[in-house]
Amino acid sequence: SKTRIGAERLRSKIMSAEDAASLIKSGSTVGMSGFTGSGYPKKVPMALAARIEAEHAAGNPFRLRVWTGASTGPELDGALAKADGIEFRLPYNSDPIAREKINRGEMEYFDMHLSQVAPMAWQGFLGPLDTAVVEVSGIRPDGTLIPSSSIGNNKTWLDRADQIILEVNSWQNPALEGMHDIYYGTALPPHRVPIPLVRADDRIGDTVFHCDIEKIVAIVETDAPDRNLPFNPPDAVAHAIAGHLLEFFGHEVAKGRLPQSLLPLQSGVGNIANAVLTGLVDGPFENMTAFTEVIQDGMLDLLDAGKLRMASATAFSLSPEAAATLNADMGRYRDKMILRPQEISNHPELIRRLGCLAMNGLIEADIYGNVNSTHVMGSRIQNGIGGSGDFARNAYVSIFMTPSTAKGGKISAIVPQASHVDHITQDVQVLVTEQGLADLRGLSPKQRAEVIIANCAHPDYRPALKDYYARALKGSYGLQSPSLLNEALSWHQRYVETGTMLG
Ligand code: 0RQ
Repeated sequence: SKTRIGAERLRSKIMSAEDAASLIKSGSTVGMSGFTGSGYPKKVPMALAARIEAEHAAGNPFRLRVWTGASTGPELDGALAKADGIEFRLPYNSDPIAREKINRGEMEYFDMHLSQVAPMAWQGFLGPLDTAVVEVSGIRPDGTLIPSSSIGNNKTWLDRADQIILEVNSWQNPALEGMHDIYYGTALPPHRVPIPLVRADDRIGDTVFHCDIEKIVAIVETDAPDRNLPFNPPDAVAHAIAGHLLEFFGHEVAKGRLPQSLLPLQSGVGNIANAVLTGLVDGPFENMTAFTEVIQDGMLDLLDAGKLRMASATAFSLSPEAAATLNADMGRYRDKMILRPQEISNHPELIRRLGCLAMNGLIEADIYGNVNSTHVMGSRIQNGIGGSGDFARNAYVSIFMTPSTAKGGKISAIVPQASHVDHITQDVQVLVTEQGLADLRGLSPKQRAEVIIANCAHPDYRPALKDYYARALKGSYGLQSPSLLNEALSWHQRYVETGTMLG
């Protein structure tokens, strides 16, 4: 509806998604909004995909370089990948069609730390940005932009792009206005200064985006919903992992190493992360805060229960039911939530200062505590490192959690050597599976191996890990991190050849 476009002089830019898409050239770089399933443009990418398919059918090459905040939705990554329209993608993807293209070698993918995207764009390391396509929930009479349900890299795309296409989405709740905190104080070295945020609920910026309205070439109106995915109810494995973790937090409070309100929580996405948050609803910790990347269902439950005082993130990542609850009652939640640019939500300086408790998922960990978050069998990308590295390196306690097996028990999540490493052992302080928790703080590699095998490995794989480790202690070239080089990745090779790691 036109009421979302308060700036009279911009109304002449309203056009169809097809006309807007025609302003984007083949070979150009497009910076899109979107972070998990929220706040991504829905109409222009679909129109662009249709145009690309038509060009390809006519024998004309047409591919783009696509930058976003993180993952998006099927109308963006899915549609563009299906049309074979993406030549290069950064910084995160979880779309199954795009994943398949990447793993077939048909799309280049630069999987990067989410906090580094905006700074690297400013530093000129990523090349020029031709077009920004950004969803907003409104345009104010003064031409400033009311952000949508995610912030991601939108500030940077609006500042850096040569031309701007806006999608004004009237599906987004008008009460979002005022919830955002857009920090404009970043600068390049040698002019960079400390970021003045010392508590998770500090507000340090503006509630709106500023942009040069001369650069706005198109405005497309939509009322399409965000992609909200259902959560599976936590299963026994997720409950067991959550139980071990809550016990650990209780122990740390009893030892005086954590306050009763804990420290700002960071929680990854997925069912296990959500089960941990749900577990905290019934736990003894009060007055908690979250300084994290995404606000998922469990965070709303914690807010409802009065256990969580506030949550700071860059995006919503909710189930359809939770999104409906939030939308119906935005006024009540609004003051307890802050959405920030991902450069700020994931900033190493802030994570270190606040002392976040980082909780992330993994694909596999090795007996020394190196973690692979991204590559199956060392070569197939699953999603990407996302924000896990930003938080793991700088957290007060860096926790990784996973079921002890994958693919119905055919894969052990604890292996002799990780087939790819995203988080080095120094960035992994606690490892949790349904089997138990390994507290690795202050332990040497050999001490880590003992506790990881004993506490985290699945009983089906524990004897083989013990056997490998015992032989490595005898046959290794050095004994700091004992290893049998010709055997360390043999479990993966066996899986590739036979479909199971079990010998
Ligand atoms: O694949 O669905 O095809 O069966 O990986 O695994 O067990 O459902 O767990 O949803 O928590 O994802 C690490 C991928 C875990 C995620 C990862 C397969 C498994 C399944 C998903 P299928 P689960 P989760 C901030 C933090 C990096 C980004 C990050 C992730 C699929 O947590 O992407 O941390 N993390 N961001 O079968 C083969 C193994 C496997 C395996 C799991 N060892 N071998 N396949 N899978 N382990 C949030 C953001 O950045 C937005």
